[in-house]
Amino acid sequence: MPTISLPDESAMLRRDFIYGVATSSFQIEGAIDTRIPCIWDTFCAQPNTIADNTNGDVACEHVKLWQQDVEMIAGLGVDAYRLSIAWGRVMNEDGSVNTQGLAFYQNLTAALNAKGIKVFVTLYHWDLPQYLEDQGGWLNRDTAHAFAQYADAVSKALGEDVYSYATLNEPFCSAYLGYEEGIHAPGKVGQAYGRQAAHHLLLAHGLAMKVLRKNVPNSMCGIVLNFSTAYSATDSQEDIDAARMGDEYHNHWYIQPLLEGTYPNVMAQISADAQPHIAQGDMDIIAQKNDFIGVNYYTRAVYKSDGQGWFEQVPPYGEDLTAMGWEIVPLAFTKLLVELHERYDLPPMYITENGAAFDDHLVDGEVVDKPRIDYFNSHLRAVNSAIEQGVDIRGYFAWSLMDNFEWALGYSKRFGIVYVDYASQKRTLKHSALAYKALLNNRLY
Ligand code: GCO
Repeated sequence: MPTISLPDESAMLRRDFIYGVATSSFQIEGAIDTRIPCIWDTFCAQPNTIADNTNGDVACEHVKLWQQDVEMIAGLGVDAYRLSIAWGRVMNEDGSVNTQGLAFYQNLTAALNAKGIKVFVTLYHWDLPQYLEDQGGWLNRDTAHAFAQYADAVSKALGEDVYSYATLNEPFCSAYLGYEEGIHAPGKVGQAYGRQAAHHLLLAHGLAMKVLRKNVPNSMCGIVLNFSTAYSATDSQEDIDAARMGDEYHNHWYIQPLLEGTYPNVMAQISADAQPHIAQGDMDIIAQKNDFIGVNYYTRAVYKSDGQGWFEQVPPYGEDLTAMGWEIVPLAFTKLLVELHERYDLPPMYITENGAAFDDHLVDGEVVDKPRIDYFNSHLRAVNSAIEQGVDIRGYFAWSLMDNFEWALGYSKRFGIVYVDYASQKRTLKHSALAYKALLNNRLY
């Protein structure tokens, strides 16, 4: 079987480097009858939103099968598990706490800790309660305050049994895909929407950080951002400028406010009516100190000029593509991490997601997913090389623990290192899971 390996002297083979697997609530939980509806329930029910017309009603039935899932996670030999909390499972519409829902996460956290597994919680992985969307969702400033109340309830209940709290997962996706492009819930379209949603998400992060500091001073608190390394399609000045704008618009828009309290220069290039409304003091709230930043990386983005002073993205080309059609470019991962390190005064970083979808098949009880093993191998080495160049990276989480609901693509794309047969809910470790486990077991020192 192909293996995943790192150079013998790698800092990533030391025991203090944290390895984990990651999931998110809507993508695995099911059990929608024990929480209030969220924007993804609504979005899935609309025509032409999800490629295979599915939804999160059942997913991986994790709420029912969580104990066996904890056993499976422990069996992989990981140090940590990154999960997200469904806002609508722990808070009711009237602002009261759903104690049964909270108990689910308390039990899960306790079971993981009992096995020596660190719990990395993400408070918001895109499943906004629908009643909040009905009041404007992330276009409404009040949502940021509602998020801080929710963060308060969760951090009071789970406390420091949670090793790390991330406020948001990928605000780029919530804002841009959800409110600007409309291909994710809630399906709104417009630049002004996207920019305002992004600002309120970042504000929500800052407000929640203040709450977390108070409630869980010893947990590591921060945020998870996604990045696609920006490349220019050609050496022309127009395309180089386009790549810079694409980088600022899609990547730095989310990290620069956190670390420097300002939005990137590209903001001045968007029309006045699409500029977000920023209240006095907002940027200070957003720029709270973070204990860590989580980086999610999958692929790069290539940009060219649209001929009108703006950028457009060139579709991925070449043969080295995942089942998502995403280019496999491990060098771009190193480049991203090194450039962030050079550009910013960064807190410690965790790779909170990295992985790939491939066309997996369960044959005679086995899933021989060599391309995924190759992907992990090259990308772990890419992280190692960033560390060698001085980037402070403390851990790595494979996306994902198991196949799950891949948003607008439904169950048609499989990202898991564990195969899920949705009809029987049987989980089978793919060869990539075995290779990951072997890497973790072979750590030297
Ligand atoms: C993400 C998402 C995941 C996706 C993964 C693959 O944070 O982008 O966390 O939910 O499933 O990225 O597209």
